[in-house]
Amino acid sequence: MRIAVVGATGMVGNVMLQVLKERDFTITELIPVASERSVGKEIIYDGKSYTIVSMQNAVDMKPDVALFSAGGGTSLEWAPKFAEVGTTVIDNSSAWRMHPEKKLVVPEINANALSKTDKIIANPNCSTIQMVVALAPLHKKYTIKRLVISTYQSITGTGVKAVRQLASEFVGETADMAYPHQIHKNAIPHCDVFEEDGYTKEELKLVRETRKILGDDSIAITATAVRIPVVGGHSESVNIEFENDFDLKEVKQLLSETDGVTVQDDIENNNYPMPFYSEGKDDVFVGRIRRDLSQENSLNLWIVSDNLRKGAATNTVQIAEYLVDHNLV
Ligand code: A2P
Ligand code: 11C
Repeated sequence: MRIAVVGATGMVGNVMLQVLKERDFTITELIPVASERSVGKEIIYDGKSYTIVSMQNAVDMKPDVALFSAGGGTSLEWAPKFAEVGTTVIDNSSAWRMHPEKKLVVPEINANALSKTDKIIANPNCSTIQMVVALAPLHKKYTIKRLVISTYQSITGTGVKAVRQLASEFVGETADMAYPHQIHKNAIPHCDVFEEDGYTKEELKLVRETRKILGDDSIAITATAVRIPVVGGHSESVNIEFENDFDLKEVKQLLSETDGVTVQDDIENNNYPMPFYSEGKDDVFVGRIRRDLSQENSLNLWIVSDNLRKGAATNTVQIAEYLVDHNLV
């Protein structure tokens, strides 16, 4: 595979390179791409040095696959140009996710819908991915009627500027602000920009992307997304109302048999998912699995995963692996 990594100098791009290496993805040529600011600089991959090229140069090189993580504007402008020369783009931005003709893919759930004609494939938002990995088997079995979601999101989802803001605030220095408020010692109920009816874009992503991936627009979903001063992953409290009743043991069994899920639910030993321990891991960790005693057919889950791994880079690389394994590129 001749593979371009667009946004190779960024937070997610960096993890994409790590994940490609760890998973032994067959690369015959690596093409690292970033903004004009970085063109000509070197990056190291697998002990070798590679020169960063411009977007246009990368298009001219006609890679087989381009993994994009360079922001929505860059994707909107450049993904079609790559697609036009025959490159399959897997895009980690929000640019193409809700496009009616583009697939929004979590390999464990819906990669089988992919075909050779899909030249721009969207990677969902991190907070959506980790949740649907756990919800898909439950939806299949009991049919989800309504979701009430509260997120506790890592600052790494915002990027380098946010990580620097927290580091500076921690030592009492003034920082270039990624957020409208101090994040150190704080919780900010504001992820991404405000959109319709007082919801943030992050909250609406959870609503819209979940319905698209699970292929069911009838699911009622409401969300509150909160940024907290944590780096290892996003955490989510998810309240699920099903159409049908369930057996709690069966739910635990089903989740423990689900690809990509690790059940961590041993309260007697204080064992439950936490972002401190999910950092650097690919799995989605699910715990605090309990019946909602206030309402029939309802369940509470606590879901944690490293947002830069399964929430971004790993899911993107898994889509690329699926394409290669099924001769779709
Ligand atoms: P650069 O490092 O040259 O700015 P992050 O999300 O961690 O901030 O990273 C964003 C990534 O997207 C970086 O690799 C950045 O490159 C890249 N990028 C930003 N704007 C563009 C652009 N207009 N064209 C190509 N790459 C871009
Ligand atoms: C966050 N979920 O943690 C975001 C980061 O739509 O791809 C990724 C934004 C996106 O703020």
